[in-house]
Amino acid sequence: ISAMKEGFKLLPGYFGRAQQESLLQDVRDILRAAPFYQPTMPKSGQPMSVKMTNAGALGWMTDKQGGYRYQARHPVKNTPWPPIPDTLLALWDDVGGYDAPPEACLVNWYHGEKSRMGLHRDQDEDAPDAPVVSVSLGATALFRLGGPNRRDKTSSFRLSSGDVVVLGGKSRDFFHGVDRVYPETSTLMPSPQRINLTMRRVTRPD
Ligand code: MD5
Ligand code: FE
Repeated sequence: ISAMKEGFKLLPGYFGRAQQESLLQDVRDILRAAPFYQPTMPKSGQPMSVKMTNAGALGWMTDKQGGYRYQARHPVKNTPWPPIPDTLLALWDDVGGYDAPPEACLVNWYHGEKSRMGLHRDQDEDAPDAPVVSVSLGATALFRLGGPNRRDKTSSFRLSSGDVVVLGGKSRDFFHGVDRVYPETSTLMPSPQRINLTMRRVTRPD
C-alpha cells in the first residue's frame, strides 16, 4: 500500500455470513420506512444506475433541481430517515477512531450488471476529519481508488460481501468509484445485486 493511500483500510471478511444476513434484514427494515428512490444528477437530471436510501439523522441525496446535499427527510415520503442499525454504530465505534457518532448511513443498491458509480470525491460533509466507514453486502464489486486529483493513477481491487472499508486521513478526499459488480459471486441476494452501506459524520461535533 502506497503512502498516498495513507488512512485507507480494507478489512476483508469483517462480517461473517450470519452477520451479513442480519445486516441485510436491517436494510429491509430501513426500506419499510424509507424505500429506495431514484437519484438523478444535478443539472442534467440523468438518473444514476444505483438506487439509494438512508438511515440516520441526515441522508445524502441528489436530484436535478437541488444537487448534492444532506437532508433530514426522505425525498418521496417526506418522513425522517429511520435510525442507523446498532450493528453499524458498533462498527463505527470499533474501526472509525472518531469520538462523535455518524449522522448518515447511505444505502447504495447496485441492482444489475449495469449498475456502477463513476469516479468522484465525497465532499458534501462539513466534518472532513471524520472517516468514512463502508460495508459491502452481496455481489463482489470492482472498486477503484485514485488520489486527490482526477488524473492521478488509480488502483483497483475487489470488495466482497462482508468486507469493511475505512477511509481516513488523506484518503478521505481521494477519487474513487465502482466500475462494475460481478454476477454469481454471492448467495446473499439474487445475482447480481450489491448493497453498500456508508456511514459518515456530516456536521462538525461541538
Ligand atoms: C460504493 N460508495 O461501493 C461506493 C464506495 C459513495 C461511494 O463511493 O460515495 O457512496 S464505498 C467505499 C468508499 C466510500 C467513500 C470514499 C471512499 C470509498 N474512498 O475514498 O475510497 O457504493
Ligand atoms: Fe463516494
